[in-house]
Amino acid sequence: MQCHRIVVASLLILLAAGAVQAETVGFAQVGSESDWRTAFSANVQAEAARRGIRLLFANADNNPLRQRQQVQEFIAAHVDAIVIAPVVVTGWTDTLKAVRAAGIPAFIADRAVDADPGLFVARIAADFNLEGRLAAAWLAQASRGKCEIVELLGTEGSEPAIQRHKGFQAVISQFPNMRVLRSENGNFTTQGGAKAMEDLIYATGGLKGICAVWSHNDNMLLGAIRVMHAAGLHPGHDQLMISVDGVPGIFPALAAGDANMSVELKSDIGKYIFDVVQGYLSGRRDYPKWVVIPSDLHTQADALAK
Ligand code: GYE
Repeated sequence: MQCHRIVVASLLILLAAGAVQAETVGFAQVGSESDWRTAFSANVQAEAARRGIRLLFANADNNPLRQRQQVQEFIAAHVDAIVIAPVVVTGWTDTLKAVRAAGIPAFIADRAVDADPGLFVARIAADFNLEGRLAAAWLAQASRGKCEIVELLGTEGSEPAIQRHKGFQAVISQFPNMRVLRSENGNFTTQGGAKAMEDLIYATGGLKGICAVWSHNDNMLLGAIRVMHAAGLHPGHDQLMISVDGVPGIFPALAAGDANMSVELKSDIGKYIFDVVQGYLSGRRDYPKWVVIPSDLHTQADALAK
């Protein structure tokens, strides 16, 4: 009996000590719209577990209002830090002010906000504008600067859709014979990409004269490829098919010649994010406002080598 009590008491002490040490972090995730996103979510959860972080994970299902409510719930739960991967850039000022008023540090991951940068510690993310420019530079070379393009847009008002579009335009505007003829929103989903491609095929009489399909992510491109095959078109041959993410599902398409190039966006970025969060919680203050995560580029050549 005595021994039992001692065991229980020491367990309680251990638990209490653990509870004091372990940080509780609230993570407000966009949703599950793409393979990249689900890989990123899995990585965040695994990385938190590896570091002994207590993670409260909320999935907003691409709903900006729900996401702001989830952040309010993190405030009510008195978490030690809040990480927001925002669905859209707008609408964050009041929520971030509430986080600050509660004395909780806020971090932005992946997508950006247009609120005052003084309201958060740092944003940890890749350069989406560069991804757009890399895609356009590849296409300028592959088409020798002469190309009519259709574009599959990511979620309206989201940072990657805004910046990939801008970066791409910045490069093709240097080439008088390159232009985006039409853009359709595919919301970063496979289904959305398929639907957008159906509309584009209809609007262009079967992609007549179109030399490339530029998609803001791989899932939309994969949806578009499926629809193009069903319509008897030859993606990857009659149209150059280019996108961003480098998810596992794009490599078979690259190897088969249905897709031509994908700019990789790393999904295992939990380590970059929690390095900053834990560093800040243990007193480090010298973080730049933007901690940049590098990107790579994948073509058919390295898909075949895989
Ligand atoms: O490219 C896309 C996802 O926010 C950069 O969101 C991210 C994008 C990613 O749905 O697949």
